[in-house]
Amino acid sequence: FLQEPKTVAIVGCPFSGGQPKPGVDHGPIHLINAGLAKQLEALGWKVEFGGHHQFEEISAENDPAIGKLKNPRLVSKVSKAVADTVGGHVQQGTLALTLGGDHSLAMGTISGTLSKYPDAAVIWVDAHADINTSETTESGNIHGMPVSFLLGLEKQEESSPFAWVAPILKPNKIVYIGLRDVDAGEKKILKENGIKAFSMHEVDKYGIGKVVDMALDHVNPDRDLPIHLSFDVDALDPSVAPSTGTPVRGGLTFREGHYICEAIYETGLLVAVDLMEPELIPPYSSDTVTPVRGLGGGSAHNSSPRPYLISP
Ligand code: 5AB
Ligand code: MN
Ligand code: MN
Ligand code: MN
Repeated sequence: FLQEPKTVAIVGCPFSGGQPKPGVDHGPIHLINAGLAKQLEALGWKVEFGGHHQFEEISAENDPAIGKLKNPRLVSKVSKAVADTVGGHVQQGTLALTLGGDHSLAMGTISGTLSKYPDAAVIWVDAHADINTSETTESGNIHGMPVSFLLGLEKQEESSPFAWVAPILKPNKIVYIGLRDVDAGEKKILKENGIKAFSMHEVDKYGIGKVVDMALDHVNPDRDLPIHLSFDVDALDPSVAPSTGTPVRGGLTFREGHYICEAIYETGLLVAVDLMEPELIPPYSSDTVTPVRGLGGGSAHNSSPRPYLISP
């Protein structure tokens, strides 16, 4: 599904409106400053990156909660803009790599992918299921809800800011890997909709190789559908990825996280990737950690990217 020469478009989304903590809105900036674009070039990719998106501000006073949903207008506007951007890249046969930002953005990224490929398979790697509805959510944070919007689990009134989200993701076209912190209401939704999930329990039981094969067999049995990978860094164990807003013990190892990405890329079907919810890299002094080759420090690349506007 990707055009030659293989090209990746980085969609930097320093956005945190889907949850209350500051930090994730710096994730993409840190990743770029750590040399991500150069590393992708070193892997043989042509890289398109014109700067991080700057999103229209909607002040809190102008965005009161709707029911339990916090910052609904802001989150909606931002994810709509991201949907258009990602959709454009996927349309062109360019791998869309979205750097979050909080996971509410996936409402946009996946809508973008589905606008070109309505039957795309979604692989959601996360400690959390992010499938709360406005009824089941306890936090009101929309980063815990994007999957329910994409599935259309709730009818959106015409007046809802989320009326633009086409509810076209089918429950058998999404699969989870890494779950270990799922709310009671979410468990019920997963069960009622027959949604497949490989929790950390299954990763322990079968090993990551088998889990990825089984996940692909479920959403993409003939290995012929495009794949959207939505990777929340909190799927990784906090010893690997401590700097994220909602860390949960008992997560994926460094290798398991990498293996998932490698194995999915090897299918040749990948069209879009989200890398969501990273904050600082890493929060401890860099000389206490052995850097992976190519990671970190001293990159000359684009230290002050010029922001540009995407106007919704
Ligand atoms: B993340 C929780 N289920 O709804 C909620 O980090 C956590 O994008 C959501 O996976 C975590 O607030 C959302 C308790
Ligand atoms: Mn998430
Ligand atoms: Mn998560
Ligand atoms: Mn999180």
